Order: sequence, then C-alpha cells, then structure tokens
Amino acid sequence: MSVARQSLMDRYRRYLPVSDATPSLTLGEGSTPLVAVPRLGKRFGVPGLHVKVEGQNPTGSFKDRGMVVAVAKALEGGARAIICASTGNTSASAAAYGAAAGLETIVVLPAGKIATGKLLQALVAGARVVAVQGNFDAALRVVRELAADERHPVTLVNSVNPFRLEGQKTAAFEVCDDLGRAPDILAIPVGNAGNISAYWNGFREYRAAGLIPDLPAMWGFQAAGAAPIVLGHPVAEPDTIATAIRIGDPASWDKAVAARDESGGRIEAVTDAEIVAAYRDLARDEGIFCEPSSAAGLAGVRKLAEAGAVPAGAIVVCVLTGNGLKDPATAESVIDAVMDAGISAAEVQEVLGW
Ligand code: AN7
Repeated sequence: MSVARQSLMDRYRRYLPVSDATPSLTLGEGSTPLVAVPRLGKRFGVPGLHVKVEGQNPTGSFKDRGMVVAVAKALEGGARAIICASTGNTSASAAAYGAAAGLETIVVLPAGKIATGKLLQALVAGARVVAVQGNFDAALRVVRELAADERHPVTLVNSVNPFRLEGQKTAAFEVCDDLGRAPDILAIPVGNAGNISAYWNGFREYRAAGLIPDLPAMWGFQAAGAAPIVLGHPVAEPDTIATAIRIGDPASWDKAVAARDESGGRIEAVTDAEIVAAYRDLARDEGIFCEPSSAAGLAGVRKLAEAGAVPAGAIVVCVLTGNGLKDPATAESVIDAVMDAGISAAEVQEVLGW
C-alpha cells in the first residue's frame, strides 16, 4: 500500500460513500496530471487544449478510481469474490484491486477482442479469465446473471455497481482543483457510458458545494462502428479498432444522454482513422502515449473545431482514459520501421543520412 501519497478515498472522502467501517485500500490511484498541450492545440486550432492523463493510474486507466471504491465497499460488505465483464481495462483494474484486497477475481471477456497488455494484467494478477464467443454486451449479460445466482456469492464490479461511478467522479473534482474552475468543454470517449455520467455527477456536486460557478459542456465521442447513442438504437455487432469502446448497448445510456442534454453538450461519432490520427499526433506533438480509445475525445474536438464549434478562447479538457502501452498491436500499425545498422558510428550515421 502506498503511504506517502494521499489515497483517492482519503483525498475526496467527504464526497464518497465511505465511513470508518470501510477498509482502507489504495494502489496510488487518482491525482493524475492535467497537462496543457499547446503544440497539439495549435494543430487543432484550440489553444486552450488540455489533457487529463488517466493512463497514469496504477493499472493504466481511469477504471482504478471506481474500482478502489467498489472493492473497498465489497470488502466492507463481507464479499469473498468479485466478477466483471470487460473490454479489458475494467478486468485489469478488478484483478489488481481484487488481488490487493485478497479477493478472488473472475473476469468474462469477449474472445479475441482484448488488447494484449490488458489481458496480461488480469492474468498476472491471478484473476480467472473466461473468454466468451460474443461481444462485451453479451459478456455483461452473463456476469449480471452469475452475480444474481445466490449459490455463488460474488460482487459485480462493472459500472452498474454504483460505487464505481462514485469513485470515477473524483476525476472531475481534480480537473476543477487544477484549473481553479470547470473547463468550458469536457471531451471524453463513450463506451458503456459510465465515465461521462460520473464526470457530470462530479461537476454538479462541485457546483452544489460552491466550489465552481459554472458547469462544462459535456462532449462524448463514440467510435463510428460502435455508436449506439449517436444512432439512437443498440448496435448488434459493434466494430472498431478502439476495442475498449467496442460496446453496442451501453448500460448507462440514459445517464449519458442526460449529461449531454443538461450540459448543452453533444455525443457524436469519430471514425477509426480519425481516432488513430489523433492518437499518433498526441504522441508526436506532446510525447503522451494513450491507448487508441482514449484519443476519441481528441479526435472529436479536432473535428468540431474544424467545423467552427469550439468557441475562441475555450478551455477544453480531453480525458485520456488509458495508457498506450496496453495495446502494442495498434502502436505497431502507426510506427516507422526500426533502422538496422552495423556496430560502427559510421554505419549508424549512414542510416541516419548524416
Ligand atoms: C480506455 O474495461 O468498458 O463509457 O470493460 O477502457 O465508462 O465505458 C472500458 C471502457 C474509454 C469507455 N476509454 O468508458 C471495460 C470498459 C477506455 C476504456 C472507455 C473505456 P465508459
């Protein structure tokens, strides 16, 4: 357990459903950097562009914020085991916090559609991993059914567990604490739609507490091949390179629509090509390596800025939900080849064209 750094549950204790009866638990989650990205902002025509680097959480995604609360509450309630469906990051986080809490962890994944790093994280942490022949939506139906079976008591830690969204709302608090205000626009990828809902809750709570005067417009972005909220109906066979958000029937659909409408925001689609371009430009302009799904918000802001929809001078925060190291296969598709050379300086100079 990290001791020098304030844990997420301690930092925002007064806003969280934790009490003295809640076991303390932390792997060092939260307090992630908000980074100004002026070079990318110039490229997009958005000088006030910032990114919230959630890939710096302990398991490399924002999921740790909600998982620490959900697992601590599961422990408080006497649980022995946790279960989730996942496109990858939830399972990596559940496996890590489950291990730290001494709980058995079971994860159910869509076969063949999980980025390598995420799968390895779950397995190394000792989770039992089951791959099913179906997509995330089918896997979520399976774990809901399993969690309802009283013969095998197990706590469901998908974002339908309300403690998950409680923990995740702390990212909105941090954005406000760092900026001294809310951004004008908060741009975020949308998959199961829990995170956009959690951020909206966080901003509203901070305003109710008198800590910020204004709320941001919430801009959510789905991948074009997995855009049920944009289309207005579930997608039976979602398909995108951004496997983390390959979800056709989001559990928090209504909450995301409410966040959009109450904030005067929008939920739109971006293509895989737009996602990959933003992912690559972020790394090359700013040195920040996010996972492809995480770049959906950036891709959306770029597209809407080109359409003239970003007001001049706006402070825009894009949430980078996960770390690029999780998905080496997509990285390989955008990189230049390694240059081979002999061992002498002259031979290295030759391939460098010096
Ligand atoms: C990097 O891990 O759904 O809209 O099972 O991993 O709250 O679902 C992951 C989702 C964005 C979408 N970015 O967030 C899972 C899972 C990354 C993600 C999302 C996910 P939600």
